[in-house]
Amino acid sequence: MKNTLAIIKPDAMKKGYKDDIRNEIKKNGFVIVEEKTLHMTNTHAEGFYAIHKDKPFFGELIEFMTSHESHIMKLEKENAVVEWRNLMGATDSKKAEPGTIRATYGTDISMNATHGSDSDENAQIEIKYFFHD
Ligand code: 3AN
Repeated sequence: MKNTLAIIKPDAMKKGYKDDIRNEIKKNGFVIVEEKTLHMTNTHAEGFYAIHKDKPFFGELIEFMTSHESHIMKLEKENAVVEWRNLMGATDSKKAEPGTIRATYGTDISMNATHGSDSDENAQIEIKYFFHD
């Protein structure tokens, strides 16, 4: 499986890290097949994170994801899902390995700079969600 969905989240966009993160992605051998900058509405964010709707942090997550623009990318590389998650590092930026994108550009578990699909199945769903044409 060669594709995954990556998002540069509002915290990183606000801080001007979009180009730095895109460059790291390309330097690490991914091709950015499709991309767009989007200010998510509540409907976008709630649909995208529907799996987390019963979690205590859901409200905070939606508020954060709709607070500013995000940059959405369809990435291509052999073993893309795993490779992109490895490059991002752990969900909590405070625990992410030094040198990973979340460690470098993120702040904590909520403002963690980027998103990546967690399985091939979810990658297909998430890519369709944002690039349905
Ligand atoms: P990942 O994005 O690494 O797959 P998930 O799927 O567990 O992580 O969580 C989705 C998003 O929800 C995370 N990227 C993070 O922004 C947010 N999140 C996860 N856990 C928490 C938490 N305990 N408090 C606040 N936000 C959280």
